[in-house]
Amino acid sequence: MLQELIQRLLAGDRHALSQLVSLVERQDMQVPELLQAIAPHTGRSYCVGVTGPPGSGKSTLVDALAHVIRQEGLSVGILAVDPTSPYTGGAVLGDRIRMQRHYLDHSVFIRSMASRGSRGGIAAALLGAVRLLDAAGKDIVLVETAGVGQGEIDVTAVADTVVVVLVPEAGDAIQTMKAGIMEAADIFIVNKADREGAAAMVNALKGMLSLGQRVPGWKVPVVTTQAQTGNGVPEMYDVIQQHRQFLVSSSQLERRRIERRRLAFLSHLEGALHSRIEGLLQGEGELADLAKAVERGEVEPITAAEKVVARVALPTLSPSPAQEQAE
Ligand SMILES: Nc1nc2c(ncn2[C@@H]2O[C@H](COP(=O)(O)OP(=O)(O)OP(=O)(O)O)[C@@H](O)[C@H]2O)c(=O)[nH]1
Ligand SMILES: [Mg+2]
Repeated sequence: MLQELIQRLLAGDRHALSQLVSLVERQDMQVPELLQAIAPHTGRSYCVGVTGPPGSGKSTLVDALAHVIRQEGLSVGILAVDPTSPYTGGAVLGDRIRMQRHYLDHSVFIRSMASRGSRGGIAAALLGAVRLLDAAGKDIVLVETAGVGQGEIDVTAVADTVVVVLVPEAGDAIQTMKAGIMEAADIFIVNKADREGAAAMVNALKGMLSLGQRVPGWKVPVVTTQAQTGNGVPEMYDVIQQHRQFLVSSSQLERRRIERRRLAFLSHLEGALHSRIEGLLQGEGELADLAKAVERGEVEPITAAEKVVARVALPTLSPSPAQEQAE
C-alpha cells in the first residue's frame, strides 16, 4: 500500500502526493519508512520560506510569486502553515479562495497544513511535506509560516532562502517579531508599498542592515511589492534567484542543508527521548519510584536526573563488556 503510493508519488501523481502529505500530517507510524524510501529522490527542489507578521500579505505574495514562477515553466508546491492563534482562524478558507486561480493548474500543488498539535509535531510534518514535494518533482517549494506568536514554526528548518515580509507600518511588528527571524532573513520585502511610509520602512531596514552582514558576501536586499497587483513580484523572484546562485556558488547551499539535517536529527532525537522518558515516568517501576522520591524531597532533582541519564537513557553508550574486561 505504502510502496504503491510512493511509486505513484515519484511518477508525479498529485492524489498520491496529497494522501502522503496527510500521512505525514497525522504523524503516521509509516512516516520514517516513507521518508527513508523517498530520500534518494530528494534534493533537487529549492525551498523558499515566506514569513512575517499576520496580515502582511504573505499568502497574496506567495500566490503572485507562484504565478511568476509558473510563467518560467517551473512547477511549484505551496505549503501554508496556519498559525494556531485565533485571529487567523479563517486563514485556510481565505487562502484557498485567494489561490484558487492555481487550482486548475496541475503543476501547482497547494496545501494548508493544520497546525494543531505540538510545535515539534508541526515542524516535523512540515519537514516531511517539503520532502514529499521535492520527491514529487516540484522545482520550487514555497512555504508560508507566521513569523510571530506562540505557534511560530521555524521556517529556517526547511527553507533554502528565507524571505521576511513586512508592511510600511510594521515598526512595532519588528519589535515583537522574534529577533531570530529578523536575523535569519536573506531577503526583506516591504509589501503594501501602495501605502504611506513604504520608503521610510525601506530606509529603516537598510539602516539596520548596514550595521553588519550576517552572511559574508550577501548583502540582504530590500524589495518593495504590491502583492495584490503583482507589482515588484518579478523583482522579488529575481533576488530569490540571485540568492540561490550566491548560495550555490559559495557552497553555502550544501552547508545549510547539512546543518538542517543535523538539527532535524537532534530535534527529533530530543522529542523521541522526551516522550520515552515521560512514558517511563508515568508507568510503574524504578524510574517512576525515583520521580516520586524527588517529589517528596527525598532525592535532589539534579542528582536524580543525572542518575537516570547515566543508567537509563544512554545504556548503549556505556562501555561494552569486552571493553570493561580490558580495563
Ligand atoms: N493595500 C494592499 N493590501 C494588500 C497587499 N497585499 C495584500 N494585501 C491585503 O492584505 C490582506 C492580508 O493579506 P494576506 O495575503 O492574507 O496576508 P497574510 O500575511 O498571508 O496573512 P496571515 O496568513 O493571516 O498572517 C488581504 O486583505 C490582502 O488583500 C498590497 O500590496 N497592498
Ligand atoms: Mg496567509
